[in-house]
Amino acid sequence: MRSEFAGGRADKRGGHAGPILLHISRVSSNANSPFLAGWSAPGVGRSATCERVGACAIYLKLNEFSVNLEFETEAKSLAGSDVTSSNLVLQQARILQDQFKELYGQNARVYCAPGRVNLIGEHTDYNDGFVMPVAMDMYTWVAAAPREDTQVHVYSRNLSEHAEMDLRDTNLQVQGHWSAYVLGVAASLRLAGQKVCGANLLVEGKVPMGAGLSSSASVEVAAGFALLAASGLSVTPVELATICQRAENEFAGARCGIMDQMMACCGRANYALMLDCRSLEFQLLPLFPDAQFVVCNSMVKHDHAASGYNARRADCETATRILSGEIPGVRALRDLTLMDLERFSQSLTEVVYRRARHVVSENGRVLAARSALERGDPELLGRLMRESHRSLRDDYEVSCPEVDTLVELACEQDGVYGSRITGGGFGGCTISLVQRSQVEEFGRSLAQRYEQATGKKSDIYIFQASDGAREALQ
Ligand code: GAF
Repeated sequence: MRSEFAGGRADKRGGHAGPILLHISRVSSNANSPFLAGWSAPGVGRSATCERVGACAIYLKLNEFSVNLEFETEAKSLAGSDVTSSNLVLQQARILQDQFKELYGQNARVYCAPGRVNLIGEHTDYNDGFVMPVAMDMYTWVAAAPREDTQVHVYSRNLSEHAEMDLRDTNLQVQGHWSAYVLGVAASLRLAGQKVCGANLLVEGKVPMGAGLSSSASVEVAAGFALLAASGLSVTPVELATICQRAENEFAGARCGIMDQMMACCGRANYALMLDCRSLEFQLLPLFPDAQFVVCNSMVKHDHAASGYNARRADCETATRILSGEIPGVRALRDLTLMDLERFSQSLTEVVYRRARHVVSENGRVLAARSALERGDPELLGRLMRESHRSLRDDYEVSCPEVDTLVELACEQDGVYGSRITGGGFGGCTISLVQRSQVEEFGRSLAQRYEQATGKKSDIYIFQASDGAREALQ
């Protein structure tokens, strides 16, 4: 299934609730997180309520209204209504607009793109495989207005820093600098033949950085969307995703796959997206009515470029190169079965064999996970998630002791179907599938036990699946 940005507005009213954040031992700074509905109806009919729970936790609950029955179940379980979240949405966008005016003296339009959490299918995207992410209702915001010249100026609200480039510069050097995720996208748009013009940009990211929730892709996609719109241009979501991936590969220096950018462009509220990373075709899968995905941040920072991410990718390329010489028709690890791997295991080093085994087995798990969602079988998905974690820990070696602890503790809790590391790894977050009735107790108890075990405080995100990139104020 493909959709277009042009004419691709959401066809439902309402949308999704914001993340319910449980920050143990401190008050959430994200309580005012921005929330938007579909492209055509930002913020319609949702409401929020805040309540204190115990001595040290604060929850933000957002109600959901939708004409689609599937979503009503969620609305009931998240009921609460005293502050309209549409107000929060508009507030967030207007604040950025005001700040933009102060900074640049111009009126801006405001765009946003979500972070993502991957349910299953890790390190498969750059092997032409399958992934199953969900867009989270945490966003990067970009306010933008055109300039008369060929300059792109950007100010980061997170870092209080400015950066700029000239679009005629064919030798942009920004690797290692935060601006790579914005200016690199401008350069990548030009390389793709998009005649973007000069623009002023103001960026504010609300997706936690270095947590494996794809803050980079959300910046890239929001910036790409803003740059295109400021130039009166539009492309399909798949084109924008590809352009942003190229920016990350060539200008930021991280050899990421396509999953995160595709998710930031094509996410849909209340659905997971099963993506074939070879064809870039995707299927939307409804989430479980009685079970909820919960993200737990180990607070161990990861860094793709500095970590073993590129090294893992190189191992996969080695396996592909060797096995494509043995088995006709093999273009990527996606084309192999576990039996193929066994047969030619002697051609690979032990480490490269394990890397390939993770990728091949993980692809199988994503296909099985699709059936689990289609059949409404959380038990099966939970089992697959636990297997996925073991494979990422032992074969792919991208976990770390803190994340393993989070997964183990999660699996011991009542009402938990499964848990695994999510994202690029080397720290970051876990995702757990939990019975809806147990979610709050799960978050409270897991954070406490994790702190006892590691001395680290974990942030718990009880999020809603959101729509992809869009204009916030229309
Ligand atoms: C990171 C990358 F950016 C993705 O492309 C993907 O490879 C993921 O790690 C691992 O599944 O988020």
